[in-house]
Amino acid sequence: MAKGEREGRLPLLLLLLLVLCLLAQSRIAAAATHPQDAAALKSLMRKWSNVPASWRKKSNDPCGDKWDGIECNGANSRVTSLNLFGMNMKGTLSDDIGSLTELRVLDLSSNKDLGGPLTPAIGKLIQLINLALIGCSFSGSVPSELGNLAQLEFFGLNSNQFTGRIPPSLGKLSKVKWLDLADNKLTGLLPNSRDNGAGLDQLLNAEHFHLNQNSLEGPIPEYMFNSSMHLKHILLDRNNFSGTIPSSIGVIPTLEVLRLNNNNFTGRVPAMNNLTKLHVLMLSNNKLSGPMPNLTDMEGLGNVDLSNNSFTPSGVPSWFTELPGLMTLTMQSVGISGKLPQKLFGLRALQHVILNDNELNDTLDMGNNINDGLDLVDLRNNKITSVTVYSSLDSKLLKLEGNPLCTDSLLSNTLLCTDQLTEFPTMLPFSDVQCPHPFVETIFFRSPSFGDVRKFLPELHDNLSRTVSSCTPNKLGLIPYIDDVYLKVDIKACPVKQKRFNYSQVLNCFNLTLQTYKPPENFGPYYVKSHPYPFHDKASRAILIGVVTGSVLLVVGLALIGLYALRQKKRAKKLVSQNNPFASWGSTPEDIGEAPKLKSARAFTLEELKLSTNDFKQINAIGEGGYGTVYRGKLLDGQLIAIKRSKQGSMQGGLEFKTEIELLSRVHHNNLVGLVGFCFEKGEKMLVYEFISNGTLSEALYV
Ligand SMILES: *[C@@H]1O[C@H](CO)[C@@H](O)[C@H](O)[C@H]1NC(C)=O
Ligand SMILES: *[C@@H]1O[C@H](CO)[C@@H](O)[C@H](O)[C@H]1NC(C)=O
Ligand SMILES: *[C@@H]1O[C@H](CO)[C@@H](O)[C@H](O)[C@H]1NC(C)=O
Ligand SMILES: *[C@@H]1O[C@H](CO)[C@@H](O)[C@H](O)[C@H]1NC(C)=O
Ligand SMILES: *[C@@H]1O[C@H](CO)[C@@H](O)[C@H](O)[C@H]1NC(C)=O
Ligand SMILES: *[C@@H]1O[C@H](CO)[C@@H](O)[C@H](O)[C@H]1NC(C)=O
Ligand SMILES: *[C@@H]1O[C@H](CO)[C@@H](O)[C@H](O)[C@H]1NC(C)=O
Ligand SMILES: *[C@@H]1O[C@H](CO)[C@@H](O)[C@H](O)[C@H]1NC(C)=O
Ligand SMILES: *[C@@H]1O[C@H](CO)[C@@H](O)[C@H](O)[C@H]1NC(C)=O
Ligand SMILES: CC(=O)N[C@H]1CO[C@H](CO)[C@@H](O)[C@@H]1O
Repeated sequence: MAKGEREGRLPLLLLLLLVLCLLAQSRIAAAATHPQDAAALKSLMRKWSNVPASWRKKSNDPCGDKWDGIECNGANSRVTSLNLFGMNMKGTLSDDIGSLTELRVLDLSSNKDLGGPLTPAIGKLIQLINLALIGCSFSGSVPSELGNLAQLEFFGLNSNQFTGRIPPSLGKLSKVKWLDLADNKLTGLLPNSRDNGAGLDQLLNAEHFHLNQNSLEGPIPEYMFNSSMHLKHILLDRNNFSGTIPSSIGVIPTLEVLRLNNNNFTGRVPAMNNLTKLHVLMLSNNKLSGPMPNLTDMEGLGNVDLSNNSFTPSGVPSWFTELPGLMTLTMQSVGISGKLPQKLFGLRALQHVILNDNELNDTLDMGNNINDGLDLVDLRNNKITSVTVYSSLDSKLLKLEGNPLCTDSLLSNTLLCTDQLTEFPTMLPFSDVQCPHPFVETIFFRSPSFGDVRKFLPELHDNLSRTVSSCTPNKLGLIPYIDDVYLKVDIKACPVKQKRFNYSQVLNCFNLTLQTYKPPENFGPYYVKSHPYPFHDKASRAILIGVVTGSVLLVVGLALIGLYALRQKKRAKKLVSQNNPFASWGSTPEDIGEAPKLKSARAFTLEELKLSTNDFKQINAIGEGGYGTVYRGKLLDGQLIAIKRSKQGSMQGGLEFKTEIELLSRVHHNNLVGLVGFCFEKGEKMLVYEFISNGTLSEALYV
């Protein structure tokens, strides 16, 4: 029995040895990074501050030592992926990037202080499949060398400061599916292959043209589009395009979203009846004329906005009742007259009907079959003479101010006729979460079909939560808000069983850059921008180092060990001055060259305080005096604060500011407001206090 057992163990032992050998071998194989790539990464890093902690260890082997955001090919030890999403990096991108010739993925998105001109050396990365530099601050022109990236599928350069023309060479990106240059300062005409040798008309595999929010101009030629294209989303809104809308747009069979609003388009709207998959049609705020477009047969439409054009005045279009999926109908000021059909209000998906400033006359009878989801009917400033309202409609969302019927004394003071509820109800956070260090990123939906996101929030929450939780455990909150342009939702994630997320969690779990979360079609395209994340608290780190150094000095004593202690102190001083905004301040640097000695206050970044006060909006100002202004604000973790913001260039110097912080952070007294922290950045001097009720606060802060 015993012998048999031993015999059985021998092969097992051998197997174990074999496995160990294999493991060791694969480690060796993966260990030494190709010297060209190791050198390139180290040179790149010299131009960057705030790289992940794993990069700061002195190492010549980014692959083997698993630097965060680096992936390598095990066989040849070349770097294949460089992903530094949301690392708060500052600096520029040097030419050395061109040495990483095996890169497939380059994602430096959401580093808003990473910028400067974009190096043409990126054009050497001919294996690149995904290029994402979203939400950085790159400027200057888009290098034409990017046209050499023949394998590229994802091209995301949106939300930067690029100027100049779109290079025609981008027409050579024959595999590109996603082309995003939105939200820059680009000018000039769209390049096309007939006039420029190469151009966007050649991108037959592209599904996304996102060029909105630039200053692009001029007419768009007919041959820019044709039926060989596979475009789903054409976003050209908020530019300065002129001329007629090319009728060739109407033959792209795959089209789902067409946004041409806020341009200078003129002439007739071409036939689009073959676009049966179109969900969103936005043509508002142009100078379009001719007959009102006939949208019959466009059965996929959910969101239509034709407002503020110069169409020939017409009766109520028959297609109002023929679009079964209609959710949002917006036609302000387009000269429609007549009577609204009851059938419109019964459409199953309908949420918002916005038809103000038209010529609707006659009576309004919405019928008794009103769709439950309908929550806003805005008919202000029409010529409606009487109204029949059924109890199933919540009258507060029917707006009739400015119609003849409101001169009737019985109606004039009702909610129907008073404009007091023009603001759509403010949206509340959905399952808000609180923690000291939440990770926050904003997801921008550029073209939802619906008018009101609230009913989709539970679903959005569950799906996003599932996407992120499979990567790192967290509690997720959603904070939706609509600015005047697109739908924005803040995703706020709290770590579970740890105080903060670490670098690799942010890189790998929240990087939605490459569209890992797939929303339903009616959400339209999105992009994300992360907010700066405090991977470590600089102020508390400096204090900790100070305390440790102090203790060491005490315990270790003087004489013999003095030498050692001296060296430590020198090191600590260096560290403190690196992280210390006070080092370079005030007239007497030796006096204030150290961080304030704080009991419990933390250093805020200017960005955090801007965020908490909505960029110091006047509406958040609660007091003013010779010293400056006091604002109220709300931190991301929900804490209410009051911020005393000194006037720029006020008399108080760096030294006095520091003394005040030190003093306040130590005093805790019933009649004094507690200091939460301070901000000393870019010439700003701010103190952050707990928020207490109004009167007491201004009394307490400055009388
Ligand atoms: C569409 O345009 C591209 C480039 O201009 C061209 O190669 C293609 O043949 C055109 N397709 C049709 C159907 O005209
Ligand atoms: C439209 O063009 C006119 C002049 O042609 C210009 O003044 C105006 O700013 C343009 N509108 C937009 C939205 O660019
Ligand atoms: C739009 O283009 C017109 C000329 O076509 C120009 O006069 C106008 O200033 C431009 N507007 C903007 C906002 O760039
Ligand atoms: C729409 O499609 C039909 C059939 O495919 C075609 O005959 C017609 O010309 C198309 N209309 C337009 C405006 O392209
Ligand atoms: C709109 O188009 C449909 C079909 O394409 C047609 O039957 C209808 O008469 C048109 N309506 C108007 C007002 O031209
Ligand atoms: C139409 O123009 C008015 C006045 O300029 C503006 O207030 C309104 O927002 C515009 N409507 C849309 C849907 O853009
Ligand atoms: C509504 O306006 C249209 C067009 O101006 C007109 O033909 C019609 O008689 C008006 N109806 C009523 C009831 O005033
Ligand atoms: C959530 O996921 C379900 C199942 O995959 C899907 O049907 C639904 O459209 C998704 N909704 C959102 C808002 O992501
Ligand atoms: C980051 O946190 C995760 C989860 O706690 C952990 O598995 C991982 O090792 C951490 N990474 C680093 C670099 O600390
Ligand atoms: C570019 C990049 O590194 N993307 C990563 C984002 O996160 C997913 C996991 O959700 C990774 O699989 C990707 O590699």
